Amino acid sequence: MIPSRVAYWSDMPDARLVTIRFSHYCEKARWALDRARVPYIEEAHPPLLSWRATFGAGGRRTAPVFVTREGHVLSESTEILEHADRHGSAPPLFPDPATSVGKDVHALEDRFDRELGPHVRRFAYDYVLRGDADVIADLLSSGAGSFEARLARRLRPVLVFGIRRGLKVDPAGVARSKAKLDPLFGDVEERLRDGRPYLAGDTFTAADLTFASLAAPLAYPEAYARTAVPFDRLGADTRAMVEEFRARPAGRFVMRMYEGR
Ligand SMILES: N[C@@H](CCC(=O)N[C@@H](CS)C(=O)NCC(=O)O)C(=O)O
Repeated sequence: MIPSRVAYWSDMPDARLVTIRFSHYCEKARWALDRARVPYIEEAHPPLLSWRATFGAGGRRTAPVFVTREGHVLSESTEILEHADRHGSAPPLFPDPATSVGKDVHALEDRFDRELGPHVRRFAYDYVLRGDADVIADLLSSGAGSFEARLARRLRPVLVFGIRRGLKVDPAGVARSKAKLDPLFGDVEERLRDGRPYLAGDTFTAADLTFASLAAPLAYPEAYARTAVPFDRLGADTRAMVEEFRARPAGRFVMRMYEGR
């Protein structure tokens, strides 16, 4: 749930989360902040048009950027999870780094950030960008203010071209991503084979949150669909790809993590 404006008994500004609404890295940050009940206002922007906002907030090119009430800028999703641990009211996502579980969680989260996130993104964009123009326009403008939403609709072909070009969403790139994702899902499924409830053992950690949110565009749970477009509006081949992923253990795991979201 994305909190709406919260009233404070102080003149401190609200914390801000600058996002591309349907971005899975933004989903990761949003999940951690919501779980820890850290209040914030989300400011969503279409892809590429988001640069003005992310740089403007003091971050880099990528979303999410979190600006704390004190004005500190966190421009990596992992930093936002750490902030949620320090300032929120939920059990920690990162166990003590001196323990073997803590090291395991850190290594898993890092691998998912580096491998899962970029390859899921390219793989999912490949499906969606081949689909219906209205669905693409709705996705790109999701959550944005009316001016940027109108601009994104008008610039849709340019944005699609920029995304394809920038992220190498082409047959060779997509094949590379698929080749990366298959063994990664295999490793996750191997881990879960002993019946453990979570990736690092008995407790929900940053590894589970990161895996579930970064794989959400493939499993398409309802909570993620609300940041993008409804499942029913996806093209038939995209829906078939989602159903296929949901049927495998890694996909079932994502859906189970979202049940507790
Ligand atoms: N390492 C970053 C990655 C974030 C990221 O790649 N965000 C994408 C959206 S999924 C983005 O903003 N891309 C815009 C761009 O690269 O121009 C994090 O974990 O926050």
